[in-house]
Amino acid sequence: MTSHPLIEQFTRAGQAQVFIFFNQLAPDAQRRLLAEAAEIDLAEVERLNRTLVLGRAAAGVNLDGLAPAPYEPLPEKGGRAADWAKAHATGEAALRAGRVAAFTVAGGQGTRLGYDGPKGTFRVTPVKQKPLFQVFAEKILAAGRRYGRPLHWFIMTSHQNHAATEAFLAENKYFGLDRGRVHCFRQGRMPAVGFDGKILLESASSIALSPDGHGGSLRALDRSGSLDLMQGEGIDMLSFFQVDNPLVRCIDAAFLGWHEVSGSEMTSKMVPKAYPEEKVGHFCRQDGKVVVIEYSDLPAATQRETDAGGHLRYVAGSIAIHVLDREFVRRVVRGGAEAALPFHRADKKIATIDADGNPVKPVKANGVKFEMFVFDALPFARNAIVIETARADDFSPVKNAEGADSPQTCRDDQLRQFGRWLKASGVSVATDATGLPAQAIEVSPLFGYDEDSFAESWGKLPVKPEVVEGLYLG
Ligand code: UD2
Repeated sequence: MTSHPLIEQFTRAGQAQVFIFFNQLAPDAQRRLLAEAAEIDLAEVERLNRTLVLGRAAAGVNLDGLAPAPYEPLPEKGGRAADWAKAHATGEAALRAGRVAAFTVAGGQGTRLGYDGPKGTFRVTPVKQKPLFQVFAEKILAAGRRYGRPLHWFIMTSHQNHAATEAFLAENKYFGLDRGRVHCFRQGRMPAVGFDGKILLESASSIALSPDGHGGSLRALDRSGSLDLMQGEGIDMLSFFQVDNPLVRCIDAAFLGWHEVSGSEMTSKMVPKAYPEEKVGHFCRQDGKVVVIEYSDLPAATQRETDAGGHLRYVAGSIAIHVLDREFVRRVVRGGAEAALPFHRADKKIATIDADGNPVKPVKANGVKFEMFVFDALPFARNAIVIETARADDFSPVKNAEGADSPQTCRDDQLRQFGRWLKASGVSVATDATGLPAQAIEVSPLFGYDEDSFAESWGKLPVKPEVVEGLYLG
């Protein structure tokens, strides 16, 4: 076989199969394969094989000493109104000082939705059919206008959707944002391995690589220079949210304020679970730290446990909305073993090739993918806190083509929100018992992105429109 330092390294690591077809490849294909191989940290793969793949018994999630995490309830749920007001004012001051940036993780594949394309380009709003990216862009634009400081927006993409994401944003002129403040960067990739720990090939000239999970966002923020850019701009807080949730308050002054007032390095929003086995992470406490335990790792009996009053004990569901300190991210990324995010194992069907180089489409899981989760940074954060949010104002993701968390449920939740805002401003809106308006209406985030900003814009309208089918307030 041709000699090359990388090939030698892979051979020494017991991964020579990656280059088994190397000599038969054209020079271009050889270069591509070497470039992919160079992305792989062999020591990391060796460690993951040892801990997660070959030593499977050691891979179970540690549930020792687990208790529900405390959280700051909303004022209407018993929280202290004065503390919420202080948090709100503190967050507004940070926004006016230009210390905040928005951050969307948009590297996922959208497989469950059955949509081919970057998920952020998926159209979700009830009247204008705006894509997810437009909804976020307009919310970020609106916040910048409100606080007199345009915000930077960081978007993490994957190798697969990076070019399409950038092209889409450019074609749409960044939906009104200053293009110099929109920063797309790619997340890292991890190789998939067989159950024997051998790195799998996708074809003779390419490795089976896949995104390293939303937890890879911390490394990617550093590697892409985003942390340095933030530092240069005087930004020290990142408002983190997922690309699939158009209801999210991308910029929420009270949330940012709680983070600041508590001296927290990572702050998270919770919603009370809709039902005991809802498929969200659970905020827990363990060894004095906040941790998130995925629903799949928490025994069903624990998920259903109730206290003396009959209330769910593990009630705090994680909806993947966080505030992260810039320097905390840097510490986690560069801090070495003590603060490194763990990888999780996912057994998957991985398209690969056989010993003769013929494609294999497996019918059952044939290997392992490795992913990091951003919430695993929580235990490393100083003073991590969890605050409550109203589901109806922050969370309605589009994940599945049908049923729960689908385009239909998300559209309905947007309609309910617009209906509530109109009603709060004294407009009569016909709704069903769930608050779902009978007519399609839509409010642009530039008109109102919460009840207060909506009421302000509504109050200023010289002529109030009749609420009719297709009303669009832009
Ligand atoms: C996630 C959480 C779950 C709950 C739920 C709320 C995990 C493991 N679970 O579930 O607890 O909070 O969200 O909606 O996180 N992404 C990337 N790169 C990747 C993988 C994902 O950018 O390599 C993004 C993806 O584009 C999406 C988000 O992360 O915006 C969530 O990914 P998911 O749909 O796989 O997470 P899900 O629904 O299993």
